[in-house]
Amino acid sequence: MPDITLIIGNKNYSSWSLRPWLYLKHFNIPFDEVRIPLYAEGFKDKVLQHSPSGKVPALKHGNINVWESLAIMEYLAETHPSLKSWPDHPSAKAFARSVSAEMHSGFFALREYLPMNCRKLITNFTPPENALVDIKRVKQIWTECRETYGKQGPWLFGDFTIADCMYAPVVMRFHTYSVELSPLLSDYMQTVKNHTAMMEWIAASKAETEVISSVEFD
Ligand SMILES: N[C@@H](CCC(=O)N[C@@H](CS)C(=O)NCC(=O)O)C(=O)O
Repeated sequence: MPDITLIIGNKNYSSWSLRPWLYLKHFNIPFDEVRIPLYAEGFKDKVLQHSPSGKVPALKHGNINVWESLAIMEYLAETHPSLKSWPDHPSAKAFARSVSAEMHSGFFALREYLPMNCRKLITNFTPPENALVDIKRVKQIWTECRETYGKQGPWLFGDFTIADCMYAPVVMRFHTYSVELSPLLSDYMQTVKNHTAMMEWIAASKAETEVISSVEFD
């Protein structure tokens, strides 16, 4: 039995849960998964048993508890030092950490108006102005990553890193709401969506039956 357990929300909706889940899957770290559907009966009480913030994701490793998606991945990176979780070069690493933290702490309009909804495809969506500002900034970040640091491979920094996990739910949002992208960024989106772990997550999200009507606003 693996000694790591990841507590997540619904795969269709829980963007924060996707991040460490993808990290664990990509690096083939064995783990047990506990899924607690968001806002369903008893959600808070169940989550509070694992996560003092009352939010998912949370990770249990023996008697250690970690919550907050980025903290979980940093913890896993430290406890699995042979894995290449960040780029090697100091300037690429600094950039990767900065754009990951920027995602973790911002993009409120993008998160509010383009909620992750993996099983949905909306082709006629016009984002409000503040969401367009966020979308423009994500495009700028991805373009700079791919053009400056990503030449050696298909991921933001060439090899797969925590930064790709941080932006994977944004890929799903851009997909669902049919955000227009340059060929460079469309290729990056395909790389993420074609990852076997992402395909597994998307298939599982399609099999879920819970509906959170407050974010189904098409
Ligand atoms: N900053 C947190 C965000 C966690 C978060 O907001 N999770 C959502 C689900 S995606 C949640 O648990 N919401 C329940 C609530 O707010 O009551 C992280 O990075 O893990």
